[in-house]
Amino acid sequence: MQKIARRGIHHMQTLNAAKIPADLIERGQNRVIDASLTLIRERAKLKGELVRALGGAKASSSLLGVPLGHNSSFLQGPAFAPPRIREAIWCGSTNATTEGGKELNDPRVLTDVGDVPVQEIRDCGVDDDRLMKIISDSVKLVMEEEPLRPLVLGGDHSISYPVVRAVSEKLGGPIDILHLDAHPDIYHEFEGNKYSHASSFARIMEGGYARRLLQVGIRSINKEGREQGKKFGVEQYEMRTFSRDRDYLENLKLGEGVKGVYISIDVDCLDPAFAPGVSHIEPGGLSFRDVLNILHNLQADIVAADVVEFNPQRDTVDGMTAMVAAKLVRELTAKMSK
Ligand SMILES: [Mn+2]
Repeated sequence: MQKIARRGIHHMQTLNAAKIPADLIERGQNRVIDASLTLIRERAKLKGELVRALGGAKASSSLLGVPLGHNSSFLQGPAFAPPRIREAIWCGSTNATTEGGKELNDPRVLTDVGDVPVQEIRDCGVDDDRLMKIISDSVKLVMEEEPLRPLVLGGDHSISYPVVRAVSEKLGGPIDILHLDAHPDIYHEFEGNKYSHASSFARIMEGGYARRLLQVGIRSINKEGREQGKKFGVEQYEMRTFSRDRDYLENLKLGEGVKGVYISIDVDCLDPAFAPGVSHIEPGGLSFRDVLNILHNLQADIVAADVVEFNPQRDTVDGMTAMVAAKLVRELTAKMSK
């Protein structure tokens, strides 16, 4: 997988060595990027028209896959997650109704605009500065189509930065973020990579895209993680005090006075007993019901969300973690759509 992820860049280095003119490559890259954005734009347009033709909705969640794994510091399997999550959402073993009674096969509740073709774009030698902008632009294209709201399928956690940036820029101000994770992902940079999946929330806070950032489920945090948290005014709720914090966290009200609320769920917020198919196994986490209680009781206008870090290459128990990720997506859908 590491080889696949780096192939694009390696390929371009070979071309550079062969003295292929730079403008030939750049023109080709631009055409591929245009085609990728066109596909997302046209699909979002169609899905928006469909929702409106059916009588409309105040908010309707729309899946956008970002199959990106190369900014992970360990395993890169999250690049393969979006199709596995979709498959599990529509798996015949369960019905299409959420716990609260929303029907997922109603396009006013859930639509899908497909994936940002991350591997195809990287195969053309496009670097991460441009790739992050393409991800942001894709998110904005979904938001153009009222009442669609992006529900993003990762991917490793690096994708949250371009997604949150797009949401905040599009809405014209900061948002509140509820971030469920074993890790704070707030290193200034990790192994020299400012786009690392361990640094996404440092980029978000530096950019001023969030007013409040609540991190819940934290149990793998070091000195830098705490210092960075303090520096950015992050509200870090660690698992070691969860029994004490539970009441507060299960009755949250967020987003008043800002443009809305963003929810970022790293599947490893859950205890590995519930979700073993992740890259970073970290015992001592939340139960699935803990997460649902937090989500179901949250009072907020959710403008967008992501579910990240599901690693299908580690999902050895009959696709169990795919079902877990899918149910997170289903319940987030129910919470977002109205
Ligand atoms: Mn994590």
